[in-house]
Amino acid sequence: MDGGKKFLWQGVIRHYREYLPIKKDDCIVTLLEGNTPLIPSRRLAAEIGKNTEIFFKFEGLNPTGSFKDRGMTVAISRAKEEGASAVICASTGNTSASAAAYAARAGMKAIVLIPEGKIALGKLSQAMMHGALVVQLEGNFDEALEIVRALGEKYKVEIVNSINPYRIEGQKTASFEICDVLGQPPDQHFLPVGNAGNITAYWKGYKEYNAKGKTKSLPHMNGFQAEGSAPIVRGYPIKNPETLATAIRIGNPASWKSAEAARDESEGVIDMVSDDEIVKAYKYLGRNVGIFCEPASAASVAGLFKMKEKGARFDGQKIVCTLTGHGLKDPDNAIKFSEPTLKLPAKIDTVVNALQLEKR
Ligand code: AN7
Repeated sequence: MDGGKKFLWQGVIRHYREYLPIKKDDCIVTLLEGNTPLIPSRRLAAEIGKNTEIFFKFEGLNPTGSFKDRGMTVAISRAKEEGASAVICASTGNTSASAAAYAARAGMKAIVLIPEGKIALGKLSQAMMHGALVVQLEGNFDEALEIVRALGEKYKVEIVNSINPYRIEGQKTASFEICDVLGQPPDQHFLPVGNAGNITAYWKGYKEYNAKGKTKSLPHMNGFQAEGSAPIVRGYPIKNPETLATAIRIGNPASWKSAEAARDESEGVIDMVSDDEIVKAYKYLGRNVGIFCEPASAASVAGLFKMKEKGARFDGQKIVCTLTGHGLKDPDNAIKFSEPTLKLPAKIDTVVNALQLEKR
């Protein structure tokens, strides 16, 4: 790259310090998150338009396997500056995994409230492995967040959900990275929407770079909710949200208003995709692109397919789709939606027969 010169990535706070509210260097809690790859796909680009370019911002390659680490490093570092000893969050899984890891790193206690039976196995194992106090709540994410808000007000525990503004500050660094790599923002940005913190953060990041004069344009922000959990699209909170993409099984997003602002200011859309459309995109990414993301992440690509089918034209445009979490988070869905494996006796003839390979 630069003549063998060492390039040491030091995490999003140190890399984007002038844009972030962390003052004390010795309070930075980092697992060197960020600097995730922007992976091109010519194959998908050819399906979407003429001279279209498509890139996946693969956030599954963060330390705990999702984009949440970008916001968590800032929220936990800030909590450390303020002398906190415990943090709390409600989560559909990824926030709890990230909070647990960064709290462990900081020597803090983490308390996580998750909807019982509705989080992917990998995420549950992470929160447990990092030593968080895991509460499986008999309720959904929205109910868990309400309880967390009340506890944070009355007790000595820092909330690290995205209602904590430092989470949004950290997450906006994904936009910076995209602009730094592409030179300019893309024309279109696609991402899944759950609690709506990420679309808020991306838009903030794009606008800040623009205001600083680092970029000259702004992308259209296109967010996608799951059909059974689509309060912003429908215009009212969903009491019993459902979707197999449990990460975005959220009926009353905390950043509802700012997501609408991102949509309107950027002249983008917030729409919904069905579970079938999500699964189709999830499998497409695994089989045709070589990226294993979790189902919720595939909502971004499902949304792109949907817009294309409805007649949108993307010829000559640059498109970025954020893939928010790694596929290994949710092994149950991966296995459920794949071809069954072959089971064979350990006999060469049987294996040869079953595989039907061509002779050399
Ligand atoms: C993989 O972990 O809300 O719209 O509690 O895990 O910013 O909420 C996760 C959300 C998309 C939606 N993709 O982002 C949580 C949680 C993945 C996610 C979203 C989530 P937001």
